[in-house]
Amino acid sequence: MINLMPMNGCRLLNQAHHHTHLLLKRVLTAMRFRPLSPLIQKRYLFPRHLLPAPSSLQPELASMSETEIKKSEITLYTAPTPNGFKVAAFMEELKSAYGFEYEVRAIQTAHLEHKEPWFLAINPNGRIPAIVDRSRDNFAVFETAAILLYLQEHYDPENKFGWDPKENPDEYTEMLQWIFFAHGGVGPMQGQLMHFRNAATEKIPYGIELYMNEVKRLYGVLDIRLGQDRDYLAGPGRGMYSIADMNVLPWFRIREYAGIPSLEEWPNSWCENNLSRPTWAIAGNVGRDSTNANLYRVE
Ligand SMILES: N[C@@H](CCC(=O)N[C@@H](CS)C(=O)NCC(=O)O)C(=O)O
Repeated sequence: MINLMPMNGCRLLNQAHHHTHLLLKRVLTAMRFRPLSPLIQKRYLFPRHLLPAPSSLQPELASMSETEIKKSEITLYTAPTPNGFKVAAFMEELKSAYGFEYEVRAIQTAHLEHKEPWFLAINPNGRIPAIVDRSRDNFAVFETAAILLYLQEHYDPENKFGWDPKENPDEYTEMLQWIFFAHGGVGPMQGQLMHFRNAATEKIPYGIELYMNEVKRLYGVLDIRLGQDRDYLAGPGRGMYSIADMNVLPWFRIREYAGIPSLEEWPNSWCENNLSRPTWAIAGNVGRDSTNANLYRVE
């Protein structure tokens, strides 16, 4: 059994099997390996009985051979969920625009893989998605909006999907504004709505109605912004397809799970036009494996 008290990620991994120790040390020294949060150290978030046996760290090590580390720039740790889709959709846009490459490590959320110590060292919040950029000293980023901004800053040299804060400060702020709006509003509210509709053991009409009304209100705010004069949320004129759109579109993509099959209340065709981009169909399959084959599948 691994003891989490009171250790940081490096010490924790030093207790893995001896023969994996040297490889681990090389990988982790190169990684920006931050100490686990005090809450995790105190095991409030990570009860001892959920800790994996040292041997379960080995599949991750096996997937990180030195050859792969040099070959691949970014690893996306993800699963087929709305937050996972949005990062994959942007990576696919970068791939078609610039030949950007990334590798995917599917996280088995059903087996709580995202709560294991090696993943918490990448994202202390224990949620997907997260990325590690090996070409930038193994810089790790979590929170989808932060990941989109990071990728746009470092991997979109021609600013095809966003704006430079120095060159176009107003467009940049506009983009941030719609990203924050969705990250703090549509995502969490629709997440709660789907939970109360589909997962809660007790059906609570008050909760369902509360979140349904709020999600519909937020969809309406986007529709006010788009009106009939815009195709995209940010940018001059009709706007430009940017990470502001990608940040919120996955929630529309899975709206049937939230009990909103039709968008006729919101007449702008922004949603259907942009979700028909081939990148969304590809993103919808990123991070799928046998444990989550049908999760949030949209035909
Ligand atoms: N604010 C976070 C939310 C991440 C999030 O909630 N991810 C979900 C999947 S969409 C997750 O990991 N759920 C598993 C869990 O909470 O245990 C972000 O934007 O990255």
